Amino acid sequence: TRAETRSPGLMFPTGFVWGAATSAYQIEGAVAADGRGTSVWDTFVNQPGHVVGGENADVAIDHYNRYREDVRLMAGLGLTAYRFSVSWPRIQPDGAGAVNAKGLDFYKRLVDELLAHGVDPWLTLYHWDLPQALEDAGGWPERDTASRFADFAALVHDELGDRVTNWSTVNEPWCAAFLGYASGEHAPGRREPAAAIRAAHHLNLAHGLSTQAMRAQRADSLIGGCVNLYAISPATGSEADRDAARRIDGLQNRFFLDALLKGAYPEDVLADLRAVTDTDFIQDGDLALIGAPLDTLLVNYYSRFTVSGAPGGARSAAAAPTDSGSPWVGSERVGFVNGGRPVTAMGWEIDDSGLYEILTRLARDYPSVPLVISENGAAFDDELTADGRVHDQERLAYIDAHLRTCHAAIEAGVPLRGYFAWSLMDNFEWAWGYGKRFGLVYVDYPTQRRVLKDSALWYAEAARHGGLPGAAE
Ligand code: PNW
Repeated sequence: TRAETRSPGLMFPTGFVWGAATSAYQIEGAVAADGRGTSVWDTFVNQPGHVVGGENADVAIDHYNRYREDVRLMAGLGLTAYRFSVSWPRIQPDGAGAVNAKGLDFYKRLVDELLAHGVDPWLTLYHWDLPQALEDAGGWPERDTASRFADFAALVHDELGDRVTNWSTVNEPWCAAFLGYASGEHAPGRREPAAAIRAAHHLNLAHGLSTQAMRAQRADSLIGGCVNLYAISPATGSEADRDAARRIDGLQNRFFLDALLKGAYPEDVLADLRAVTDTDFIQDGDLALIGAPLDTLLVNYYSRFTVSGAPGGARSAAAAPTDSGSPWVGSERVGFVNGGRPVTAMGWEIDDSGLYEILTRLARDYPSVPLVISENGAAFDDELTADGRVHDQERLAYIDAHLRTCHAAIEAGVPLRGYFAWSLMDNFEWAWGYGKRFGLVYVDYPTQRRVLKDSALWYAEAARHGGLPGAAE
């Protein structure tokens, strides 16, 4: 494995984005600082039974106070971009009306610090921390929430549009709708399948309305939507299993992709959903707005689901840690089976071929939009060893394999512009708390000390060279 015995390596196109991602609630802490309001996640984590070990994110990894150190760390790793989200209740404590200047100011300082270090800020407007006041008014099942979001987006874009070019609207609307309002494993923890469908549409509408508002403000911003996609396989070739695959692919992938990129909901998915509720809340003109052209599609990819028409089996690729319902509204009887692949600490099967499938499918079925991988990564049981290092060989191998797949997809003609590892640092993994570590950087929670894992050192090398080392001969 000496350098000179390696083949020349796998070079990515010039300008390829080498990034890492986080989200506000998972890293910031400082939940009571500088006039921040309450989000649904603050409420949710402080009710029993919602988070493993009763953990909360009041302190998280204290990024609100340590952002300068964290930006230095990104620059040291040679990242060309950093994807983060802004906390709505920090900026608009009640989700509407007056701005909390101190909250907004934090993001101005963060963005200025990133720019000063040559790291391009990629700003996500919504990563699940809905102001509690808006949930009290009904939350995402209410159409008005989408309008409140568009106002919020316009406000942030007006203030930061001069220094942030890359914007994305809603992170993973599937999770926000179906984990938040159907299975209840995410905030606000409701188990109301019909309301979850309304939430999904209103999250899409929020994307459309906010995109329209931001486009009217300035023409030079690059605006994207963000979806979490899974490769889906039927367990067998039986008709029942193939129908199960159609249903899960429909609700997880096509419902959002077709809306954002074709301005239409897939008919078969609407038919599945109409078994649960009528869809009168989808108004004329909504889909034209939702399907307005995008500059980038942000794709989060983690795993593959293997599904069967026979009910049963854990939701293996994303089993909930707490007592919850099914997020598969209208298709609750689909079974999730073990595909026989190695798994991460989340129990998620590792399958980079699924990423290839997704990327080539996007390029084929939705050819007009450039792509970035906005999240990809894995939790493993990391250990800080006596040498002061974290030898996370499995994570390194996971990211290496998925990046090689990205390279192959680019070679096959897929317009893939960048890659963001999830996550830059270990952080609050939602209902799983701090037990699941996704970071390239290890966080020693008692001291908040940041330690570069082996995967971070390796990723820095890749970012620096703009490519991956060749396989050892
Ligand atoms: C994504 N599922 O969440 C999020 O965007 C991140 O905030 C999160 O930390 C990361 O992936 C790792 O979990 C997901 O159950 C959470 O299918 C749950 C699911 C998918 C994505």
